[in-house]
Amino acid sequence: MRRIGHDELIRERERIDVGERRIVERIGDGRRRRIERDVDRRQQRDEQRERQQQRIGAHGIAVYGEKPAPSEDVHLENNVLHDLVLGPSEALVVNGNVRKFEVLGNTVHDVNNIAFDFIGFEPDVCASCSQADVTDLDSVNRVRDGLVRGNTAFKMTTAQNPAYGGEKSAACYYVDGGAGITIERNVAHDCDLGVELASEHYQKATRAVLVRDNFLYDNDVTGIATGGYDAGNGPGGGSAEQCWIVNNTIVNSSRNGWADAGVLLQNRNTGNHFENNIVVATTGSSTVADGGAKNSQNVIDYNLYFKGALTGVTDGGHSVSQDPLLVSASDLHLAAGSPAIDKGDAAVGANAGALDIDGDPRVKWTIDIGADER
Ligand SMILES: [Ca+2]
Ligand SMILES: [Ca+2]
Repeated sequence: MRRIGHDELIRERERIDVGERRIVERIGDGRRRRIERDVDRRQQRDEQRERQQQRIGAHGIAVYGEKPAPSEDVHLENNVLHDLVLGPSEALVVNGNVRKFEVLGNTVHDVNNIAFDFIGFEPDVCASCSQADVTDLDSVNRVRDGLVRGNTAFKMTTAQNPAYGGEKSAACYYVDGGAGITIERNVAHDCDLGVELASEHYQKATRAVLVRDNFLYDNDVTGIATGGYDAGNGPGGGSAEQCWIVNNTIVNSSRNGWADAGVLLQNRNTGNHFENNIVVATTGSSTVADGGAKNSQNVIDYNLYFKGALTGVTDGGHSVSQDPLLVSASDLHLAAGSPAIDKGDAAVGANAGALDIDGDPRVKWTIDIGADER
């Protein structure tokens, strides 16, 4: 046995939890200080690992097309997903090289990120696919030709999700780089955003998406947002092009968020139509706002606005500014005498779909404004 003097230095190596070796200098009072520092470092590593896990995330249901040959004819129907902790991922997602899919009659609630997500151009999903922004191609890395009908999403916010630093930033129905998708006759309430058509990748679009006949109410940030969320050339710098946002009823959907508008044009919107929508603003917010840059050739007309002004956009001159006379704040059907009845733009035609939110014929006499044909 060897005696250890008070001032004698002993170096020993020991393995700690992440497999890294460290040296502990056992010398006088210095030993305690060093160990305390090591405890601090271990805590830092634990916190770092926790953050990494937050970045990894989790899904409820995920369909990934990861090969240059498309995954086709995917049906996701009548599922209920709830109380999910998702990190940076989504409750139900279709991503990559997927063609022809249907998402019907599902319910997602009480989740801390996007409820339904349809994605293109994430390079790690299919690196060997074509990354060209074309509507269809056997090998293209984007979801396309999809139908999203009759789903319900509620109580979705990223506000407590550490991956987002407390920001309310996610939509219940999100298209990020998808093409040729119809989102119809769905409901979203108590979400951050009701619907978002964005693109997170510069020079890639969300293209030819139809958002029609949906009820969207009591959402915090906005009812519908379109275009890339960033004006620059980095993440979020994509576009929304040739999309139709028609015959939706959007009520009180900027309750407590950064958009301050029932419908928000972000950046790089080109050739999109916003028609036949009822937009009842949250008091103090806009009905429709251009909150971004590089927006052109968009049509905003034949809507019914109530409680808020247009900001930065010009209406085509056929819209109505009046109380739409809805049944209630959460039942968005038209009551008798509604000024929305027969006031829609018939020229929207097939882009409004064959059926209204109830499954009734979309057009009686002339098409109504909003999701309900009375
Ligand atoms: Ca009618
Ligand atoms: Ca109806």
